[in-house]
Amino acid sequence: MAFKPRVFSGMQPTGNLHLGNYLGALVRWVEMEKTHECIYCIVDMHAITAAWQDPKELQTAIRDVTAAYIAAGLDPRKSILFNQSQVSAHAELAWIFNCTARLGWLNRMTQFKEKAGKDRENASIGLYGYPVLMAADILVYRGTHVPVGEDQKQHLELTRDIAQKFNSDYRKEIAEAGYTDGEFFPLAEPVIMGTATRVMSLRDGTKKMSKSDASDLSRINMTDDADTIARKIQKAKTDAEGLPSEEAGLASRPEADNLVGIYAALKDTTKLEVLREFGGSQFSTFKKALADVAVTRLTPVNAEMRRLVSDPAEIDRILKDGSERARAIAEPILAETKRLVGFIG
Ligand code: AQP
Repeated sequence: MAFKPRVFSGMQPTGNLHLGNYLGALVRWVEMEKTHECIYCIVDMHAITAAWQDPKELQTAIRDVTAAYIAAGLDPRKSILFNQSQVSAHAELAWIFNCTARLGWLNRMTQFKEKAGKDRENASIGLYGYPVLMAADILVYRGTHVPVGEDQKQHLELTRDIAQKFNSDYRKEIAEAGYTDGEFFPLAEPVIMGTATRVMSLRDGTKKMSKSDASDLSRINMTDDADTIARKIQKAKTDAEGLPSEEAGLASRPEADNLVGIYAALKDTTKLEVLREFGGSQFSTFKKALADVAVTRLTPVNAEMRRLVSDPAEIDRILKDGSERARAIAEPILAETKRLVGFIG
């Protein structure tokens, strides 16, 4: 069937959102809202997979992430904003997909290997099954486009494998239900665009900027004030050389490449343009300019986030409204899926 274009994406409410989440995902989401029907989720069920979360802190984090979505520019009257746990269809479809996905597919997931680390035996089953729930998150809305950072590419491939196998396992039932081209679930496409699809740590240009990095100096949080942003950029690791004039000069210089990429993304320009302006400069000069750009771009978002979180009842109302609209789409798709599988009811 020709699927209606529908965007789905989400973020985990685990600690502060950072510049990687902002540039790699949120900025794209806001752009896609202008042209597409969009569903943006706060994936609270994913948030409890890696480690035990303090319930009070989890509630705060869910509201903070909602505020970040809106402060970054999303309009809750246009897009559907909600927290995952309010729509039980995600978990129900994930169970069916647990029986579709193969162990071998999940064993290849690099994020599980990274997050479970050496203590694999002690990782939760939820962490292992995370990509299956992610597939259900997307497909329970028949999502067709998924704007994410590069780190999520492998999970999106798994989502496509699950959709394909489900379509194939139930091809007879799907045909009998009137889907003449055999497609019940779409093969969702990752949307990975822009200069900041992988923002790296400020302390180590080979590691991605991440909420769970032990060093706060490794990332710029969306809640950092102007002084903190400037201090973190000033302390960012660099090498001894100045900035090159050509992009090729950034090869094998991960820290320099990262800072130039961040500047380009914040200014909506290209790395080449940045190097045209700063080629030959010392990092001390460039870092000052970068701090100014980062502060100019993030300070209004930060102020709006603080304003929004001061009214938690309004955030809860937005999430409730979003979850009702999300359920209205998800429940008929789940009911149809159950009928295809052979469940009575
Ligand atoms: N460094 C990054 N560069 C570009 N995009 C990024 N994203 C995350 N880090 C970067 C994108 O942000 C979206 C939401 O991510 P998430 O909250 O679901 O979790 P994550 O990918 O696990 O983010 P973190 O910061 O790395 O958290 P931890 O440390 O808990 O693992 C996704 O679209 C992601 O691609």
